[in-house]
Amino acid sequence: PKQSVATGKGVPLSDLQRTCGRWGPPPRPFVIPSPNHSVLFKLPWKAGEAPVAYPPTPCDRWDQEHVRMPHSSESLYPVQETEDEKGLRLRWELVQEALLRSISNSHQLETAILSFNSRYNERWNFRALHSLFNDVLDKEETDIFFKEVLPSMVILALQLPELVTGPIPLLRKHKSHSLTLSQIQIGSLLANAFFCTFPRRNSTKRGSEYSSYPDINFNRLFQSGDSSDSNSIVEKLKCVLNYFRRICSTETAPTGTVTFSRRYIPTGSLPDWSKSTKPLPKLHIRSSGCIEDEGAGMLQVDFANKFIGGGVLGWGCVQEEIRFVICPELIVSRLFTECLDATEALLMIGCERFNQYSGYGHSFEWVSDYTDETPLDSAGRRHCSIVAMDALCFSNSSSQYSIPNLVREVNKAYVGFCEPEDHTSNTLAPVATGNWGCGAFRGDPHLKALLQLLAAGEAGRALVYFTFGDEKLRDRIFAMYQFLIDNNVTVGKLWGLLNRFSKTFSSSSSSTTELYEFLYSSAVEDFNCQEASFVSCKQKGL
Ligand code: AR6
Repeated sequence: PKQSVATGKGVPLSDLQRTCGRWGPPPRPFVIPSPNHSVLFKLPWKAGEAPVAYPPTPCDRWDQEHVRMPHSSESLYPVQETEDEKGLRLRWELVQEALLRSISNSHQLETAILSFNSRYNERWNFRALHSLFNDVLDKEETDIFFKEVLPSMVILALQLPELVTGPIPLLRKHKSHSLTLSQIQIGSLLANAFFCTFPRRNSTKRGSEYSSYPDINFNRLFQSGDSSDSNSIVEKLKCVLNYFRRICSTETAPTGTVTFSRRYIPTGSLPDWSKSTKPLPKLHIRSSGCIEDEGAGMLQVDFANKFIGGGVLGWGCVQEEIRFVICPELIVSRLFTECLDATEALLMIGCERFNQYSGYGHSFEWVSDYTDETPLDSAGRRHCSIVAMDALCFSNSSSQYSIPNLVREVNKAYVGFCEPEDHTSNTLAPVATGNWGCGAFRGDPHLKALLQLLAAGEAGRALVYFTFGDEKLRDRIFAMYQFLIDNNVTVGKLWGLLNRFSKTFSSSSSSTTELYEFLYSSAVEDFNCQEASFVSCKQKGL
């Protein structure tokens, strides 16, 4: 949607920004190494200087707690030594040999990638990659890629052992842990992902070691399905290639850092929603604009899949995938983030945006390079916080009103929005969100808006809601919000009403209109009673 007209309702955006500054408070967690926070470069970070890998002496951990690295001395690959003799070779040597040979077109690139993934010779195809270079880009662009960008990508990939010396912890289920990497470390890891060098990450079989992790090797992005899908794949590839072009150039090599922080709140430590006396949060709701632009400086929601990044390396091209290809550093989260459970979220702080885009879904297109002017914090991270929260996917629309599902969604949003460390609430940046779980996952935005209001109210931060072009939705949600505020409805009270609605309607096929009608009517009864008792108290001088 276009962003030009001011179409917002509620507290003006400028007011919300003023309370916490244009760029919000410094993002948390701060970059301080601890048993719960791994930092893979030397501190303190110095502006403009390339971060140095930490620890100084490389340390490889080939185990279930860490990413198995492509250059590990434990990583072996079967090779045909003679006609009837198979042997094992260091996989990294195969990678080096293949990538250091001259690669001047996409077919040679395919051959190189398959040479150290020979088990997948017959299974992978590279149609989208070939189509990009043969049919889409012009000769000059293709030449620049193979003559300049690709050789630098090879160098960056092969520098991995010097660039990432510390073991990368896996961010595993039910463990809050943070990991901070430099942008150049991420670049080297992603260059390896592009060349499909990560061991044990190709099998999609159930029960394989990484089956609870997203895939990270780029092979799926190189293939394409039917023609309508393959177009957005090619556009996603353009985003990725522009990212590599930028980071590989010595003039524009990035020097910043990025933190990935997995948050887990055990069920017992979550709010008791019905008892909450907190007020609903401030709200700004608008039909124009989008999370990544107008939400600058706020906590921006990624409408995630429990496998972080969703279909970014495959066919998906909606909010999460688009965010991941315009800010490709986010893709590295897939290397180490186990799929999210019900009360978990992943916070990603500091990533840079590299691409401008237009369209959505099938009409998605790479438009141009993007210069990200977001300032850096003292640890080198851009003031950009993105929280990945996966909504439930509803095949049957009425099931979203069942109490367990309401609980699941409000808790998930709370895990995403809350600030676990001590804070003074007036300094928390607003949440920038929208129709979370209401596109591919088919939820109802009227309900999801209320659930997100509850979570933001409980977490003590304002909500900025983008209806993505839908003015009617903006007006309906805002009218409901105004009604609730006018009647002093608290978080606990609204939660009670939602539960009552659920008990009354969840067995029948509930719908949006029923939910809001129910709230207006039953709330009016409730509030009238309350008002009556308030008036009578006043009369009695109590
Ligand atoms: N800013 C604000 N609102 C947006 C934006 C944006 N940039 N983009 C989309 N919307 P969807 P889900 C609105 O379908 O339902 C992915 O594959 C727009 O109204 O991306 O939670 C993930 O990996 C859109 O219809 O989120 C998951 O697998 C709505 O937000 C799955 O999709 C929902 O966007 C998640 O699906």
